[in-house]
Amino acid sequence: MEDWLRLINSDGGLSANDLQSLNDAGFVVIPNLIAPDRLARLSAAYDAAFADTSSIDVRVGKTTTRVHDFVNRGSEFDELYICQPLLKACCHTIGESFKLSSMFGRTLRPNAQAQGLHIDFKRDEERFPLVSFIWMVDEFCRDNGATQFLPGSHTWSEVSHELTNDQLAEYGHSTVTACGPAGSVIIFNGSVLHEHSANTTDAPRRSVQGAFIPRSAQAGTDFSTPMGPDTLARISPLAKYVLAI
Ligand SMILES: O=C(O)CCC(=O)C(=O)O
Repeated sequence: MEDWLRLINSDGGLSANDLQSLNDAGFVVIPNLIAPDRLARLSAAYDAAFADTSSIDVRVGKTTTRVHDFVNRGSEFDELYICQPLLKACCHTIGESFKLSSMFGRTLRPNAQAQGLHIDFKRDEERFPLVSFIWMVDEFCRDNGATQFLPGSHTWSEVSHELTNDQLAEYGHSTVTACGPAGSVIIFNGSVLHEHSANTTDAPRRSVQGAFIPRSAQAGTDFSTPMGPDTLARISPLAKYVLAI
């Protein structure tokens, strides 16, 4: 197991500046990691997963629609949870053996309001090192709901679970919007305050999201149970390590 960590750590994947941003701001955007032909296939597979209305794994929220278990939705998504920048960020931020906790498709619906700043922990949950990620299936820009962050908030000794706009103004903080072309990934610390902004366009904003946690922590999804035989047959030993199966 430690061999995987050594291997991941020995490869590049994130520059010193990227790692610094992850430390200081709590997030980093790595642009254009998915080549256009691969992105076209991924986009089609994403739409197919969302069109499958027989799925019991669809959750319709106030502003977004999620389809769970993207590890088992096709080979197009296999690379998303083992790409080197993401794994490097896990080594750096988690600093011990880690595993994927969840990976799902999430569409921000057209004309949806902003979400509200929050962290990726439940209100009374004890926090631990958590690396979240958002793959941009569409371009993320200011008017279609790009994710916003409150830089550095993961380092506050008292991190609020949520922060209202009034509190934001009162404390004199301002958010930074994480824009990027389709095929980019946002990697962030689960303790940094973030939200999706308002989607003021008539088009959905598609993404694949998930999180990595220490290997000893309770995963959102136990991948050994719902693992499809096709997935198991095609994924790499590295993927199996990351899924803890
Ligand atoms: O979809 C987004 O832009 C951010 C959503 C998110 O990270 C969350 O709800 O925790």
